[in-house]
Amino acid sequence: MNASGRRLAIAAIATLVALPRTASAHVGSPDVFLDAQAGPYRVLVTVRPPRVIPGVAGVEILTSSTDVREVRIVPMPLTGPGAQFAPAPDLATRSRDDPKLFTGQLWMMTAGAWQVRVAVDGSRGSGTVAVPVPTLPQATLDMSPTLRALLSGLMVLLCAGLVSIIAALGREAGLAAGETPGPRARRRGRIAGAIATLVVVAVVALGNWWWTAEASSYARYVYKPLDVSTAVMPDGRLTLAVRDPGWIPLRRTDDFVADHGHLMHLFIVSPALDRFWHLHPDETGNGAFEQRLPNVPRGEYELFVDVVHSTGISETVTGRFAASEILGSALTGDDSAWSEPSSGVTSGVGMDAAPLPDHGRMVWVRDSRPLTVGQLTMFTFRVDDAAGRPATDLELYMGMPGHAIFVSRDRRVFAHVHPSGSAPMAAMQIGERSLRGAARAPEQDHTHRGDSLPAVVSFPFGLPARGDYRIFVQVKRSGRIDTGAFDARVE
Ligand SMILES: [Cu+2]
Repeated sequence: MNASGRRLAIAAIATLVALPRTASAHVGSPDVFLDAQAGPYRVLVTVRPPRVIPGVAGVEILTSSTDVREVRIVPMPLTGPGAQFAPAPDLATRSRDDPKLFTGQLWMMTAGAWQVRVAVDGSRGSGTVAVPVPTLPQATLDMSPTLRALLSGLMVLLCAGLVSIIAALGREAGLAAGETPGPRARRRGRIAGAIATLVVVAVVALGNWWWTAEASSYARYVYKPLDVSTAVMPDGRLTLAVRDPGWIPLRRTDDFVADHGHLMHLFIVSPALDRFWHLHPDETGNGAFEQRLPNVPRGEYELFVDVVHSTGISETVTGRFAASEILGSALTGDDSAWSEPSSGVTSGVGMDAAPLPDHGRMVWVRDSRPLTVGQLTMFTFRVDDAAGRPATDLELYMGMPGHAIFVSRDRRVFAHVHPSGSAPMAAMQIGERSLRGAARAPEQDHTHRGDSLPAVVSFPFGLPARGDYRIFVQVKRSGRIDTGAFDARVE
């Protein structure tokens, strides 16, 4: 560090380009997982939105009790008049192997903020829960080479058949039975064949033009995440400018709503995932945000920015910045930081314990079953105090017993999950408001209020792909934010 570096901050600047990743509510993790109460029944819901819209979403509902008679599911817009008038719901099918598991499939017709209403009926009455599901077209599906070859062959056969039929008509339609076509008839046939060929070629060319136009208008419809550009100011401020690269449904950068108390949640990680910050920038203008950075060592960093639009659509914006050493300000409020302890992070069944600053530890409570791709799993963690007993000083951290951040080693997957699931709180609240409007259901309380919180927090989530992940689990204890880090592998 040079002399001027001793000042409050010598931050050099770095610009940043948003990384070309498919993003949605999370990055690389479009499935929605929810742990909720549908009236008297606890349900674990998984919704797998289609990659292509219109498309079919897979829905799985795992109930906790055997007295559930039936489960009905229906897709509806999250907001607007459509959120009040549910079409006839579909009956979910009870699994033959597990009577507590119900599955179904739903057509999602347009891109945007949707919800899946899950209505549970059983011997203890009925209950409904709204699962916010953003449907963002992620890709254009490719036709398989075999199907392409088969269809091309059939098209050539069909065209050739049509031409030869018309040529034969021109040649032989005017002849008496048994008469052999003479030179004039053959000439008529050739003319008819030539005209038919021209018409067929024109029809195929028009079809191709129409198909290409449809495909390019769909390509514009494919979701494009927001961009963010960043700069580190000499006084240690990080500025973020969120920009809309253009996407078909009207999207704004001035309609963000607070999600657990903050308009923006900013996660900064080092590429090795040995440093982690969870910060909350302030809005300074349309799409403009600013964060006073804490102490940040020289290096390259990646950032994940969580925002929720007033429509209920949440987005995670990705970016990066580079900085020389920043001697920033102390962390305040809900902001928190973590860096890997010198002993490293040890993970593996039976040895998942992360040290905490008060000499307590956070333990990943898991069985020996391996993690599987996309499978809803309860990630459960227990906080022990310095004496090794379950901690009794847990408090709500931003309204929730805990926050878990799942990041893949290659940073292509990022998800911010709560004990209630992977849907953002702000979207859940919009869903519940629409539910109350329809069924006058009582407001649900996600913030487990009370004097003492249990020492155990669970997060329903499914890791979306094979690979190595780091899980950051954050809880608040006696006014301090504790972070435990764990490594996980999906084979
Ligand atoms: Cu959170």
